[in-house]
Amino acid sequence: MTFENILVEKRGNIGLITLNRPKAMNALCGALMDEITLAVDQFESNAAIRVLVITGSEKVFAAGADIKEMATKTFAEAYKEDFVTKNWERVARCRKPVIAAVSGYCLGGGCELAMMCDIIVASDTAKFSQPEITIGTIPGAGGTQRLTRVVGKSKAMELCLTGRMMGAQEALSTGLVAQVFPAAELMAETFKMAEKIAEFPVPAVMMIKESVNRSYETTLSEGLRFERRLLQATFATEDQKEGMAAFIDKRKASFKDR
Ligand code: DAK
Repeated sequence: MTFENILVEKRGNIGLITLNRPKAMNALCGALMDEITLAVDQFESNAAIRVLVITGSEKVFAAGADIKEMATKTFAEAYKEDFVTKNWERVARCRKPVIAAVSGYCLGGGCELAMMCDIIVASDTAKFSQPEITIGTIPGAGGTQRLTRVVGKSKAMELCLTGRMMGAQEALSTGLVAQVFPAAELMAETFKMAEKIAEFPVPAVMMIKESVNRSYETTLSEGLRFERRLLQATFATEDQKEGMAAFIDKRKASFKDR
């Protein structure tokens, strides 16, 4: 399949997906979301790819779901075709780490897509918003849920009920964003971060991702139990033996992903 709405690229062991619908501010139409689903499938099944990065352009990450595509949809149509649900969850289900590199507008479904990623890094020009209320609807791909878990109830209410834009520094202070970089350095810094993660053993990386995500789904005591079991499981890996031996021998570890 050739991609028409995204660019897909391998850079070493990093898989890069660039949203590329400039005429529509990277609005997330169904075809674009199908393409993201396919690209994530391909990167996930490629053992050479260790980390994924999703980005947009310098001006816009994504201005939300495609309003023109959904404006006249009826409830029956949306329900029958499983609107948005069927091709919007793939990023959240990816087992490899996914970094969203956000510059410019990151609105509505765009912000929800970024929040499906594991880490959001932003340029100092980034603007985040859940503006669905301004077009008479509500966030529908996790905005009321994931945003609330990250920034807390009061801030999530304020953002979703007013639809206002939040700048990069404010997003950093709320914990929505992990780091902010000057726009010109965003991709270089994102790749530096991705390459650092890619140095580490895949099983441990995936276990950390699974364990952190578990904290959103369960009680503290069950989450701690889950974490403990995965920690114990790492002691069955060669990489744990190698990592600790290398520390003691004062040498660089050579991980084998097993
Ligand atoms: N959809 C479709 N086209 C869009 C678009 C969008 N979200 N955003 C921009 N465009 C188009 C514009 O219509 C315009 O097209 P032409 O007029 O040239 O044909 C072109 O992109 C350039 O946009 P502007 O002329 O508006 O550019 P500006 O620089 O003046 O403004 C802007 C940029 C990003 C501030 C502005 O375009 C804007 O406010 N865009 C809409 C932002 C927005 O309201 N986003 C939320 C969309 S609702 C669901 C899951 C998720 C969702 C829904 C359901 N389920 C699970 C059921 C998500 C909903 C949303 O995201």
